[in-house]
Amino acid sequence: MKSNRVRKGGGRPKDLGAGLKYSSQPQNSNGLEEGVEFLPVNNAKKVEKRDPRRRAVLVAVVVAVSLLSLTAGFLVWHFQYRNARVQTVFNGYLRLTNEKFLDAYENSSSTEFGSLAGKVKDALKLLYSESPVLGPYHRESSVTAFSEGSVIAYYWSEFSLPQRLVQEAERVMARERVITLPPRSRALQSFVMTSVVAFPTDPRMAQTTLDNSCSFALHARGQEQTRFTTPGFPDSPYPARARCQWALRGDAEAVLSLTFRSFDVAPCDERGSDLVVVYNSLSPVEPHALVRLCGTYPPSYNLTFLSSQNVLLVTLITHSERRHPGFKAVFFQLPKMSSCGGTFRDAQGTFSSPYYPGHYPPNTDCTWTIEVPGNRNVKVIFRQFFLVEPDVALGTCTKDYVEILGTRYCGERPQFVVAGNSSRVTVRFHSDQSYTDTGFLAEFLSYNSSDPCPGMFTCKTGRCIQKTLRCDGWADCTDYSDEKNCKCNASHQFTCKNEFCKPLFWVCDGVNDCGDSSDELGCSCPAETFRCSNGKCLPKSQQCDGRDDCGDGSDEATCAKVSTVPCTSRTYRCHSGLCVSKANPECDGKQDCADGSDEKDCDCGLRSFSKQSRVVGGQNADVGEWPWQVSLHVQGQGHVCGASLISPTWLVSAAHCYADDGGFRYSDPAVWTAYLGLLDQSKRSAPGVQEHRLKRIIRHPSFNDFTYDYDIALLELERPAAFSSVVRPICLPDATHVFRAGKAIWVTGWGHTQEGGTGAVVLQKGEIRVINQTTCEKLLPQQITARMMCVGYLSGAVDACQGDSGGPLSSVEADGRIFQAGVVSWGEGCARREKPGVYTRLPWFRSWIKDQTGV
Ligand code: 4AZ
Repeated sequence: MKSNRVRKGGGRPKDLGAGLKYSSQPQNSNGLEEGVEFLPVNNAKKVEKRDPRRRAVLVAVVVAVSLLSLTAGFLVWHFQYRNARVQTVFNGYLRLTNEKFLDAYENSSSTEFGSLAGKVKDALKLLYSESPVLGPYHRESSVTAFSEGSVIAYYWSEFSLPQRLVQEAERVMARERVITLPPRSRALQSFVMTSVVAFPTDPRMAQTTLDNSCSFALHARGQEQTRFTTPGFPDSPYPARARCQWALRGDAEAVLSLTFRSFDVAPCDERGSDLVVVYNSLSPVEPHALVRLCGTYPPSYNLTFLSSQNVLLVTLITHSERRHPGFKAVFFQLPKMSSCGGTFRDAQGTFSSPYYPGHYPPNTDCTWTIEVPGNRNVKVIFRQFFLVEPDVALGTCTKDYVEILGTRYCGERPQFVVAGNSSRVTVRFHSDQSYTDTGFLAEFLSYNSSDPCPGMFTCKTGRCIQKTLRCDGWADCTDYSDEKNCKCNASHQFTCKNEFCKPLFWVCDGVNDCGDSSDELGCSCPAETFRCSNGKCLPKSQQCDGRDDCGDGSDEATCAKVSTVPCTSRTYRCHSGLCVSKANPECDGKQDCADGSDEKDCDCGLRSFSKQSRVVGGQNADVGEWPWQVSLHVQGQGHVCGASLISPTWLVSAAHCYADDGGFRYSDPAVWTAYLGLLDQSKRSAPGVQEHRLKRIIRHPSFNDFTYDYDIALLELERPAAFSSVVRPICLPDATHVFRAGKAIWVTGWGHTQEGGTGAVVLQKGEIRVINQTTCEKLLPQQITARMMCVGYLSGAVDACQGDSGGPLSSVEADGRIFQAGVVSWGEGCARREKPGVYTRLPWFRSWIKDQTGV
């Protein structure tokens, strides 16, 4: 047995408190100093009485020692800190007013470059020497580039500054200054440099540390696109600990458009992530940064950036050893906009921020004047609005903004309307010098002020919505004005305290639907008891006691401590055979089973792209957003059903898709073709799409063609799928996994976009909510079995439809992993009120899937 007793006679006691006194006597053989006395604390006075002179000496010694240590401390602080030298690198630029640009200035090894750079360095040295804060500490300066227009020189200067002067030096360097050198003997003109500014920079990006093999200068050729990539792209990953830069130039009167066509660098993490920064300058200075990028973007993501003049700088700093291919980019030049904005005199029209949906350029101001004809008013509908900039306090629009009728708008906003009360409105757009975004797309209309939305309901925001959306429990006007002042229909609606009407079956479902929780009040249990997810009230002492007292596991599901509990049908069983109290512990990033089996086989449910495109209209899915979604085609019929990829060779789908019908042999694997990695049905030969034949179809033996009970099938591919950024498997939930009522889940497919309509060309996605089983049974009486679950909205609107069958319900679970909650099975029509879609519950079939496929 291990014991923690201290060894006898070992070492000196560290701190024995106030009663301890050390003498300078030699140590005894125990290692303790001889003469050490352990005095009782209350004995201190007795010691003093022994010798009053000794007390005075002691006080003097203490004072002297304190003074000495204070002085020493000050000196240490003064020399070590205040006077400690800090290497500071400033990056900056300046304008050379009397200089004509020569092409040779773009080549840093030309003699012309060297000669002009020499003059700039001399001038900088002179400038610094005039400042006591800078002169004595200036180490070195270097010119990195020149650009044309009025000639601009980009440079860095290194200082070794005492800590106490760093802030002052930063202030002086950031102040725009002018330097004039008198004409030299051979030069007729004086050498004038204006707008001399510089900012402290990440020293890693200073030229001294830049690897020359990773520094590129590119000039746009005519109207052509120039392509550049990270080293080794796409076959080998970019190097770790690299410092790369691409200086992009155009002709004097041009601006540049830069697009990243492919972008895959290491994921963004707090510290030390790999980073790409684009600057609207050839100096890597923060005030001119346009964007900072890391992670992975799908090809559809808009990564186009515009400069405000004829240069851009792209830098890459890498740390990680993780293997990512990097980026591929193109740029080209285009004439500078002569003006921005305009005057409209029509009854309706559209306008947008410059270069929309590319990122608008910095330093831009545009004004649109809208004057509608007749005696009507103007309203402006902002369909898309993205003016996000870092470090802007919420509610203030201090950097980029749109100003209309005296109000400034910025940030990211859902569609909104600004309605004026006259026939004329002015819209102003402003972008400052740093960080740009996609901008806005707006439409203007004229309207009759006495009837702004003919035949429709007018939101307080000015938006027009269908009258049927009023008082339906959903906020269709972003300001909730369609849900205010409603008279709820007691037969199927609940009146919230805030007077919103919500469907009755949302009451006591554990979700705050009213917004003021009034739909969840009165559902609570008496004091000292808690409410199970199934509504039961139990004593609090039974919560987290390791036993399933609720009967649905909810009393044990969210306990801080995961304990081993007796196994039931609702507890997760580890490979060891032991069961844990936690609900849904599989692949949640935390080891809950002692043998780690809950975190095994978790290579599923993740997308390749860390960034998702912003939804620009509709609910089209994005490339790689649902990489497990499969489209099943029948020759001559096209897309018929959906399915999901669960392993390289197995798909999950709905059994009813593979039942013979009207003499057609849907049960024959040979009639089917599976398309993996597909987004657009019209682009089945697009890169990344895989076409597979089926080897086997296993319909669940209990599938009932009449009730659609056990509506699940397994499809085996003839050859394994190759996983890629657009082909990946979804996670299968354990048999005990709970998708609780109210949880938001995604349904995807190419099914009809309306009941009786036609199939979608681009994969569609819709967010719906799990409906509790009792409500489900009430809404679809005598049709729901334990294998089925209702998911959707009682107001209709979002639902699966014909052609979505067999597709997955994707549920984002702990740790961001996506699990398949169900399979699209059936419904009474599509998107009808109070008729949600019905789905086959996946957890019910977990062991059957394992038995049939080994997955
Ligand atoms: C179908 O026919 C179908 N509204 C699938 C789902 C739903 C309706 C029909 C649910 O494949």
